Amino acid sequence: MKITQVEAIPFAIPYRKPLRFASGEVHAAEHVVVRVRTDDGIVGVAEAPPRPFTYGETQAGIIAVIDSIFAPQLVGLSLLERETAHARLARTVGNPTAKSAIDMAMWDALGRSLDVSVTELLGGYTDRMRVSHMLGFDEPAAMVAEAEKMRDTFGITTFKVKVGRRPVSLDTAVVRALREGLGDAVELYVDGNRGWTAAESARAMKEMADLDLLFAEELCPADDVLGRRWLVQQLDVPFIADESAVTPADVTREVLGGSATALSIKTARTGFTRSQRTHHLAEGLGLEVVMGNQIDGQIGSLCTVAFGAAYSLTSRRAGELSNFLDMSDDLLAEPLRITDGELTVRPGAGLGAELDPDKLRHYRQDR
Ligand code: MUC
Ligand code: MG
Repeated sequence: MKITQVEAIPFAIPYRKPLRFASGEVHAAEHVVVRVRTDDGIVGVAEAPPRPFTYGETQAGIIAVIDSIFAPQLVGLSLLERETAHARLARTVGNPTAKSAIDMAMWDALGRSLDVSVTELLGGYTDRMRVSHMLGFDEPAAMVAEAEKMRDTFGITTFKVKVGRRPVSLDTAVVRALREGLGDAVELYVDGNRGWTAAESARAMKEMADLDLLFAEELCPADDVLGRRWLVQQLDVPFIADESAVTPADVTREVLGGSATALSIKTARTGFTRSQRTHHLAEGLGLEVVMGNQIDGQIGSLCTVAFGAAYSLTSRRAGELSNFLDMSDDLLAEPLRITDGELTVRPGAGLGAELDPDKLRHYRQDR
């Protein structure tokens, strides 16, 4: 079970339709496949999605930090020395998706070595999650049409609506159109990616008070400490910390400071090891949890469902597992399928993410 190699392979797959939100937009999945190889011939795999507008990482930076710092720190360690691996990676500041992809590829390799699925290794609570679909900025009619298509084609009935534009009525009109178009049977929540001020957020939430929202996420910056606390105290729905609460210490600070009352866990930025820590913390603090999406491809979505299905708290709410549907292609030999509004974990060892060698050859950018 000794690690012999950590590979970082850049690839690019265009989106059929770009995803737009308050902090940026994504036109292509320019991600990094991370593979961890062991001395007994096991290969674990995961994917790192660079999100410069959220964490400052780039595709080239992820490859550089893995090749020059992380790989040499890990080669020679056993897959079972996860805390040692974690401590070595933690010596380097930042780089959350690079660290997370390595961590998840190690868990995948461990599952394959033991012939156990990652979900079972982590907690084994269930084998599936309900799916929430994220709707990026567009005209109200187009966003309603996309939600209807997701409901009718995949059975999805939970939608996260991107907000944070100015004037706020641009977004409140969309949420109203969705509620009117889709009726009371669907769950709706909003994510501002820090686009509004606290006062704009409060106004928008008042305007949407009759729309039965499930949550509000990261409507204004956590750095506006007093404004955000003022906002969160007046809301009657849980306020999700997403990009403001990556580490367990961030979660503690945001929640005890009164600036968040729920948590988005994204395996793309906390892997499985750190996601376990934030999950346990959320359980102890009594927080609602949503499994979030870092605009992941199919490998990343498989990681999210593998973790989310492992625990009661993370599988209670619909998880954001459908962004890969907007990609023009992907790398898995057997594509993920959402049916009846649910995504299941792959049975068998590890994550069950077998890559299609022809597709990897076609989309990789390093040869
Ligand atoms: C989300 O939940 O915010 C958009 C930006 C980002 O960092 O993640 C996505 C989705
Ligand atoms: Mg978010």
